Amino acid sequence: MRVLLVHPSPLIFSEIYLRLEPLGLECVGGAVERAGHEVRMLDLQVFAHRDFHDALAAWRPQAIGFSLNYLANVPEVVDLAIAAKRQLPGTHVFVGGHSASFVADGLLAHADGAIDCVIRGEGEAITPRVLEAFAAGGGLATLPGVVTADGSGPPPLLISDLDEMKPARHLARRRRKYFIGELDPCASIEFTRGCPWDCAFCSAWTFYGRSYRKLSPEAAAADLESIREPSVFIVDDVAFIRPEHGDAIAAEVERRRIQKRYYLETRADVLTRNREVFARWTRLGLRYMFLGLEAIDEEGLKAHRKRVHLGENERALEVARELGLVVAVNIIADPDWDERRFEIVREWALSVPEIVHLTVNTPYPGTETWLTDARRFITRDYRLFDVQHVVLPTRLPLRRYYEQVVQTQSILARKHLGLRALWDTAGIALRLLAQGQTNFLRMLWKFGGLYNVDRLYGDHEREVRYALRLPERGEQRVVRPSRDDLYVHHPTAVAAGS
Ligand code: B12
Ligand code: SF4
Repeated sequence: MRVLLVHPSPLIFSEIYLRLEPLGLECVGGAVERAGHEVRMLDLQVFAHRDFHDALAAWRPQAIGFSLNYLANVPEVVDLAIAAKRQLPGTHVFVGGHSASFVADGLLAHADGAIDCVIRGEGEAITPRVLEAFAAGGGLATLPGVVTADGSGPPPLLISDLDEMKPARHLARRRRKYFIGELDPCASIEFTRGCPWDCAFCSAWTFYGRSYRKLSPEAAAADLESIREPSVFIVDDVAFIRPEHGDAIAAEVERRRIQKRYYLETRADVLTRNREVFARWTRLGLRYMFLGLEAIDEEGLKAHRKRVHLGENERALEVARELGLVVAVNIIADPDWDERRFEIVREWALSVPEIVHLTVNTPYPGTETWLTDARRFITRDYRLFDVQHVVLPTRLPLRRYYEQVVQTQSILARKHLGLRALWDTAGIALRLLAQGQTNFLRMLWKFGGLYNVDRLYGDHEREVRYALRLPERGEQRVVRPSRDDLYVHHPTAVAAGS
């Protein structure tokens, strides 16, 4: 079969700081290729909608698969599915990915027949079987994790051996467009899947049923060695939870003499506990680290059920500074904040050398806050669920809240993207320019045009054609939300294999 895999357009966030290859779609693409199909991938982060329609006309794919990790991309994907079915009525359309897994029924309803099925959970093992069912003309609704308008199959199964799931990176054309900050160009890699913690605002753990699986050190290093880019984003939810695993990969990297620069994300307590493994990776080229601090007070940390204390966060920042890493941290802005609270956060952010990001508290489907807070939404417009817009009632009038968000983000951005920063990074910018890499330089100037009160506030006025469905009333009555209501991969189905 001719299979076209499509990643939707970027959201505000990735228009400024970074743009990364669609690793999940590449993993699915690899599995589909191994099953003998002809695969092409179109990443609308770096291609235009026009290219999508051109590809349909010229290549006439028999199946089109959309990746939907981000809720804010739902309207775009639904519209593209409808347009694709109009242009090629015989083609099969399927959707998968993180967010799609939590809102499968809503997607099918919005698309009104234009999406044949949604694939919940990991896509590698099941997608070839879905393509077989398309070819056979039936049997979709009996497959694990597959949801159709006529019913759903059994719960999705986790794949048993991650080593076999090699991403088909060759499917990503225009690879030089992927970057994160000055790591330009930058590829992505995965060493582990899943997260054993259970933060209230996060759906990483509910997607994978709190499982945590690792690639073998040999497979991880072999994948790394196959990457041509000089920089690599390690996309694991929490890097190096198991220090012996991080060490074993490091040993392989040393043995193979792989030289790259790395960016990773981890938790404060993991960094302080496993300092040595991070130090070893720093010697191997680790430069940047993202730490999700989430709050600067004990009360906030408790509310997010982050299971770390303030002292631990502070110690982690000290460790990262000692290792010479550039650290970006995230703070979640609560809708309850007033001007004084934003002021405190700004003062704190300016007092530390780290890059500080502010995101707005957003209860996503699949999180515990979704069950407790969704009834309070002021909007159900998917496009606003991007952690930059506000979806819950604010204590301040909405516009004033946005003024505070933008003012805070601008001050934080000036700290790192302004003239002073440009002066500090002039050498890097010139080196990249000489190599024809302009992503980093463009990033330095884009901020003001994208983050502004009129745009963010004005986005609430747009016509809403597709509205997020709220949890069933029954779910709402749950006082202590049951995890069973949230999981995509259920813990009992974990390791059942493919
Ligand atoms: C790397 C990453 C990013 C990268 C983007 C990479 C990219 N181009 O896709 C960056 C850093 C840019 C990013 C940004 C953001 N991210 Co992010 N990100 C992740 C992260 C940590 C890993 C994603 C990944 O590559 N995983 C590895 C691959 C192999 O897995 P995968 O993509 O899930 O793919 C598998 C399945 O989902 C499925 N699948 C995927 N696509 C398809 C398609 C088909 C057809 C099928 C059948 C199956 C399928 O099969 C794949 C293989 O098993 C996830 C957390 C997570 N664990 O998934 C969060 C996550 C996806 N991000 C999230 C969020 C909130 C954001 C941001 C909005 C905010 C923020 N501050 O992080 C921004 C905005 C993104 C944007 N588009 O602009 C949320 C999603 C929430 C939601 N429901 O919308 C997640 C789940 C983190 C979380 N728990 O909060 N992110
Ligand atoms: S926020 Fe991080 S530590 Fe918490 S559940 Fe999500 S991925 Fe795990």
